[in-house]
Amino acid sequence: MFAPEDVKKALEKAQHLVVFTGAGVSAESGVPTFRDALTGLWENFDPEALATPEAFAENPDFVWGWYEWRRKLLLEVQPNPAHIAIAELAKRVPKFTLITQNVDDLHERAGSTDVLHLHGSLFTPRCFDCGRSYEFTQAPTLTKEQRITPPQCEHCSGNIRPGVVWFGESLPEAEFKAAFEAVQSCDLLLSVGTSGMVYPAAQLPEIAAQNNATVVHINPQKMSAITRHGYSLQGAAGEILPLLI
Ligand code: BJW
Ligand code: ZN
Repeated sequence: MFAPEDVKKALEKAQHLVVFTGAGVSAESGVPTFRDALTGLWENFDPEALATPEAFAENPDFVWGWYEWRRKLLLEVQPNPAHIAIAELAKRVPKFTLITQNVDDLHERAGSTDVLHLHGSLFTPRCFDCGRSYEFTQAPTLTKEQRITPPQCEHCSGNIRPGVVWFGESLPEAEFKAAFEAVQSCDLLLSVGTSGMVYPAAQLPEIAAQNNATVVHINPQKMSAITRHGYSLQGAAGEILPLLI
């Protein structure tokens, strides 16, 4: 038997299922997780040191080059069986909420709708100075050296920055509010492919557990269960989620 009987039962009788995802859900598509070691020009850098407004202000070409490299990678990969299984799960429960920390668009490309992106998106750049949105007009063009000067805002000439949430920045208010409400009212939460290190997103499974929801972690690493209604299914999301369906 693959999943504990209690997990199967919780899925069968779930009235409001929340799926909360992190970088691990996209790993099997070939997207490195956030805390994987970096390669190329960035290999001696901790991603946490690059994902800050200070790093961008100090060295925009370096940071923008990293994000353009990631945007290019995303345009070359496809959703994997985990993304597809999550889109399928949505159709099988009375109420469903998908909350992701990911800045990719692989959930949407697998057919999920109304995805709550807590940490923004690689595809919604805006001006670092005035905040006006900017539209990409071309596919990422990478230089051999990998540093790329960001485009300039046509209103104020400020540097264009990625539309993601960096450390020290607030999460988008509407998305966070909707996510917070969902975890307070759900009866089952699947936490998929996240290290649970980054707050306030990491609180969400804890809040669901405090409100008596069953919380199931799906991760190749063993995750500690938060309450007695908590489970850790150890393995790759692309293998476990299709089995749950
Ligand atoms: C698989 C798999 C497979 C592999 N299948 N699984 C409270 C306490 C302490 C600190 C704070 C706190 N509150 C706020 C903070 C500060 C900070 C924070 O949390 N710091 C911690 C590091 C300690 N938080 C913030 O600054 C947040 N803002 C905020 O709180 O605003 C209020 C405020 C304002 C001013 C001052 C202070 C507070 C903002 C956080 C924004 C995070 N942004 C990033 C970068 C986005 C852009 C980008 O991508 O470059 O978001 S950080 C990064 O981490 C990214 C991710 O979304 C996020 C989470 O990472 P995730 O998804 O869990 O990935 P990994 O790599 O960590 O884990 C992958 C997992 O997958 C692993 O477990 C693998 O085992 C698993 N896996 N293969 C299933 N096949
Ligand atoms: Zn501007």
